[in-house]
Amino acid sequence: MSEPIVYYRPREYDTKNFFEKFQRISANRIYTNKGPTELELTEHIKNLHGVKYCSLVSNATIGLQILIRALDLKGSIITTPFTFVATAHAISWQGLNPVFVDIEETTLTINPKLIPDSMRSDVSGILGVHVFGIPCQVKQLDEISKNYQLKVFYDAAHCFSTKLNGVSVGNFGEAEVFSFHSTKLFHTFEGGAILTNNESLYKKLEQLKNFGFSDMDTVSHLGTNAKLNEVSCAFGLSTLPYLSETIQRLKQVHLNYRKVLKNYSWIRLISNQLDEGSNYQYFPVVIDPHILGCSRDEVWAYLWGMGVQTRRYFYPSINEIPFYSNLNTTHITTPVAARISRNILCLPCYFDLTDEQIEKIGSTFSEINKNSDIVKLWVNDFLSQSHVSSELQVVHRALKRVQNEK
Ligand code: T4K
Repeated sequence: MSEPIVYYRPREYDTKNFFEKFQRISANRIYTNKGPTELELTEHIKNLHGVKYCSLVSNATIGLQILIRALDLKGSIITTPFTFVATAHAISWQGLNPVFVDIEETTLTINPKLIPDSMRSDVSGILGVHVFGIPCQVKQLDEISKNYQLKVFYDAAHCFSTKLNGVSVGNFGEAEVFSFHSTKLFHTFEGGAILTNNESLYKKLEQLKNFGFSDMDTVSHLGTNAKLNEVSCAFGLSTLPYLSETIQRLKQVHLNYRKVLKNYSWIRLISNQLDEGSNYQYFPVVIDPHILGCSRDEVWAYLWGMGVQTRRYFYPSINEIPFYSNLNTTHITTPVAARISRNILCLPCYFDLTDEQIEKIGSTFSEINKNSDIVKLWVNDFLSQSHVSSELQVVHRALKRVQNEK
């Protein structure tokens, strides 16, 4: 069998530029704590997003945590259950309760209309997530936050270089947190940034990420260490010149997918992904198991078996993860998030993905469309095997678990 199409592979860059920057760091011997490379990257990110302040951090999860602290939030925070678990963990790690409010069918982001009914007296903030780079209903969330005197802020992990109606993500709410993990469009191996237009908030964030120091030996806050090192910053800087070329290629990947997947009534493409301003980083599709005659998990396993690695982002819905469902802080139901997370698949989407690979993915979907029974037969046979290749073990375990639960 030919090489599998992996779910993701970061773009390879010419390392010359990076090594030059690394040599400069090595000569300076300033490796962290607001060195010149961090300052240079900060300037570029501010300019790119048209925002006044940028605080670089070691990852988005800790960025969310220090932002929650800097905003002085208490009690509960309203958020979405349809996101990566880091969003909810950041809230809980700060000792606050996430209150999960259902999502909109079209944008997959938190549904502002449902927030008033979920309001509790101890809610101090709203954490929206621009999932897959699709911006939340920022205007409505802003109005709600004013009505209830809440602070609204965003998990913008997927949004590097994304715009909504001409305004860059990074400018909404109190602040927005970006991820620079190696699986993101722009990355610094691990890393992230908090973008804001609020000077005093920015100053506090800078202190919180550096042990709470406000001066050389003055500790003004309970802080942590969330700094981004110079080498990571140098890598990020060295890749910025390639950004627009990468986005152009990802746009083409989206257009190709749209062509090969357009005829299937059981596949819903998330249309907002093609709005101007998208960074085209993810390609999620929602499967209708009733029309197709087999489940998302069966399609997921079959695709892996045929050498097409996809991801069930984001599954399960966070309020169905035992740690969160056992907290039982809320009885709000989230049927849209539950259904979407059971039926969504993210397809491979990256710079190196070739047109031929997209054709192959398209023809595998075409086989599924012609005869969904082959999927069921394949899955039955797969589950009856006691030994499977290492690549398929994670899929095998997941399906076995579901089978045992039935
Ligand atoms: N909020 C949201 C909405 C998020 O999606 C995330 C992170 C966060 C907050 C938190 O951001 P950070 O604290 O991480 O800055 C990955 C990432 O670890 C995670 O950053 C990301 N979201 C999440 C959606 O995906 P995994 O465990 O699914 O990734 P993994 O290791 O299985 O890799 C996926 C694919 O990428 C595979 O095909 C292998 C490939 N890969 C991965 C890495 C790490 C590479 O080719 N090279 C690499 O270096 O979580």
